[in-house]
Amino acid sequence: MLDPKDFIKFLNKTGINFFCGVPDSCVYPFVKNLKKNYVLANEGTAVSFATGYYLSTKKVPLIYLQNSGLGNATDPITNLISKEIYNLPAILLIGWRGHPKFKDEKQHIVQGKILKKTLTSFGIKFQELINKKSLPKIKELIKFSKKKSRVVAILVNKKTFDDSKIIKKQYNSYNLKRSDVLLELLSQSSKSDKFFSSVGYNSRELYQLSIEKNISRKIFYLIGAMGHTAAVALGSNLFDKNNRNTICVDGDGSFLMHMGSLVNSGNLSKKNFKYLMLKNDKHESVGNIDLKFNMDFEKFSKAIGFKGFILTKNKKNLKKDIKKFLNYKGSVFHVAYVKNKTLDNLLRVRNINQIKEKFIF
Ligand SMILES: Cc1ncc(C[n+]2csc(CCOP(=O)(O)OP(=O)(O)O)c2C)c(N)n1
Repeated sequence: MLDPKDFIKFLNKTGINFFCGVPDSCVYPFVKNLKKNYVLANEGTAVSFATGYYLSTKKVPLIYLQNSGLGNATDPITNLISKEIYNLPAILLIGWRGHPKFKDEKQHIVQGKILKKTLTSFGIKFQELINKKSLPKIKELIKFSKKKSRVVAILVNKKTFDDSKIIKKQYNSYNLKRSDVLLELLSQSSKSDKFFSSVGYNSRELYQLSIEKNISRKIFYLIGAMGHTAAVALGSNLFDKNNRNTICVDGDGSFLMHMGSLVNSGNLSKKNFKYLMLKNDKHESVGNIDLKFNMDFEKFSKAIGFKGFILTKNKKNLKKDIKKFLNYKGSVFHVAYVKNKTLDNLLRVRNINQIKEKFIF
């Protein structure tokens, strides 16, 4: 294990002083210790932003990401900064989920198994960061990146960074609980409604509440594919023969990641499309990393074609707001500000096949 502060000092000594990315549960202790850092919409945006930094400073940037985000980043990595194109340097710090040596969730297995192969096939040199002993090799890797102007990757696993000194919970000022919103939504919804929920705590809480409160609904839980919840919901909405309500429950991180799909939803969806964003100003499920962005959601939703807008900031209005949301005669965009706090002993969505069967049939 490595103290993330020591690793940051090490990087600074090698001349790496610029950090941006999308957080992940392996890299979060590192991210929490950065003094200045840019949390960006998605991993491709982060690589591109870092490229802009290099073009202005000639200094090598570091981009942190999860291996599941590599897909988002491959276009700028291969078609912008690779040696065949502009040949620009960058250090990727990749959280390696689905590492063959560690037990992990289903959604990380495929990419976890082939991470090294993937990087090799892109011509990206890499080194695993395990503890202090790995540092000389990492130093060489960074030297190579600088000298040859190449993209290189440092791979970190769940145990690389010591997180014992991290203050895990720093709460936002909102009072409403995510579980209050989800329970109200489940309770007032009808059996024929179709739910889609985003990766992380939204899916996990919805799953837990529907089991604990014995409210059986058709719910398609996304346990990966961050940022794609609205697009899945939209496709289902347009082609659902029975015209059931489509309810999309999204996180603010997930919303931001592929915001274009909201533009598609506002433009294309039928009038029974209902989008609910649970805004906690964090990437909560991956170490509670701050995620702040300013946006007038009402103006945004209207501009992209949603007919209705609802904002819920406290428990007092929750019941009536959810009622309005579910009964709105037209597509509706609902934002609820929620505390970054989860239910205790949160379950993980596991029985995927059963969920699929129940949802489709
Ligand atoms: C493409 C991709 N990048 C990064 C991750 C890691 N990840 C999992 S959940 C999550 C945070 C999601 O944030 P948000 O939608 O706001 O939900 P919250 O965790 O706050 O409930 C991240 C970054 C991922 N799963 N996929």
